[in-house]
Amino acid sequence: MRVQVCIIGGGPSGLLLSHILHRAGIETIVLERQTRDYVLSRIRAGVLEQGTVETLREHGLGDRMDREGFPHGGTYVAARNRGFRVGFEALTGKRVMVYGQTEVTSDLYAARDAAGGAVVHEAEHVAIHDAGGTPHVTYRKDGAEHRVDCDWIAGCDGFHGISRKTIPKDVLRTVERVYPFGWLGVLSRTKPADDELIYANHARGFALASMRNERLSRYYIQAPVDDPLDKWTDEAFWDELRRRLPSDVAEALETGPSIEKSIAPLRSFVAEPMRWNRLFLVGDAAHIVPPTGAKGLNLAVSDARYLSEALIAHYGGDDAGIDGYSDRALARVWKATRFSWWFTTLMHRFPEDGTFGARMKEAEIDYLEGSEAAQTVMAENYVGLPF
Ligand code: RFL
Ligand code: PHB
Repeated sequence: MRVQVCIIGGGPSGLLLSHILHRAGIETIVLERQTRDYVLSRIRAGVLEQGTVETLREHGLGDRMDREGFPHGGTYVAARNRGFRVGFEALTGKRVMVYGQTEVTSDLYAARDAAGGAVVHEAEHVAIHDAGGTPHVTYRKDGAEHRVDCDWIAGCDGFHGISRKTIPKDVLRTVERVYPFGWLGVLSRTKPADDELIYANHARGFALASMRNERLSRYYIQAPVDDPLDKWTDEAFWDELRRRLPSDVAEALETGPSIEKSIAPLRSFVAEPMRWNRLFLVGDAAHIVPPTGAKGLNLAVSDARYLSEALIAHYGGDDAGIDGYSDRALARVWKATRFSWWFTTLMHRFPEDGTFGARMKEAEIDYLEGSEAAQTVMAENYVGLPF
């Protein structure tokens, strides 16, 4: 078969790109390695920047989000057993939206289905050929070999995908930092700890109280990435979480059986450039941020937005967007990488911190509490920099 744009990966970036291009009359196919149920069962992001919310609305994807999502005008930051609020709305005029990545993905699948979009699941051995000349992609499905000829390939296949690895080593530059801990996450059918998120710095390690709705909570604690999951019984998790949250929050915490529990590593990673000939990298395929600050999904959306604009202009006869895609996307990526690194460093305990490092972080959080200028810097980044 032949399409204009072959999209590898059916996560949020691939589905959104396919959806926006389809609305502009550009033909795509999405090749996804997993089943749809598997993609929808991955519990990940929970916070959408205002620009992400607006992008979804602009493309007809906002109805359920606006009905079921929760706009938040601020967040709590806690340390040394007390917390304070950073009011995003008062400082920047913008809010964020609590609406899970699984819901965004589910809405995107519904939109692709309604439009008759081609999404192939369980596509195996996806391979990119001749990205510098006559691009095509091959894959196996149900034992048969398939070939897709295309003008462009969008690599939306996440950090472990094949797209980035197709770019020659002498072209691609990568920068990486692996953090010396992970996040142990728990989802539970319990009332959230507060109306807004709580990011807590504690001598025993970071904790985050988040949510999906009035009866669904999402919590994370900093933990060794190689801890066996069976060490973390529900009881052990709740005990540790309570120790790290301010005591008034901990005392009122509703606990219950976990319905999902996993440990994720934390890393910062950027690959440059995000275009090689007729191949583009989009979202996690090109960059990873640690989840403190909730930037990963939002960057996937901004990349998809930039690339869709570039491709729509290309088919209208203007190649400036195609040529500028990598620089434009990376300018935003680096700033979000910086913010995520800063917020991760401030809120977590590192093995090398020692007493001095710990006191510097507490002093910075104290300064954040008292300085509107410092809070404005944080708020401006948290709600998302402009496109
Ligand atoms: P995805 O979601 O990884 O999707 C890539 C898709 O490509 C498929 N794939 C392949 N398909 C075909 N052939 C191959 N060879 C393939 N290899 C892979 C995969 O099956 C998958 O379906 O990347 P995308 O679309 O770029 O989206 C990125 C986001 O998923 C990611 O940045 C966020 O989840 C990060 N993240 C958060 N981001 C936020 O903006 N806010 C948050 O609050 C937030 N919290 C989080 C997070 C990520 C977390 N983990 C576990 C990584 C919390 C956590 C715990
Ligand atoms: C989440 O709810 O999963 C979440 C919220 C905020 C973050 C990271 C994850 O910074």
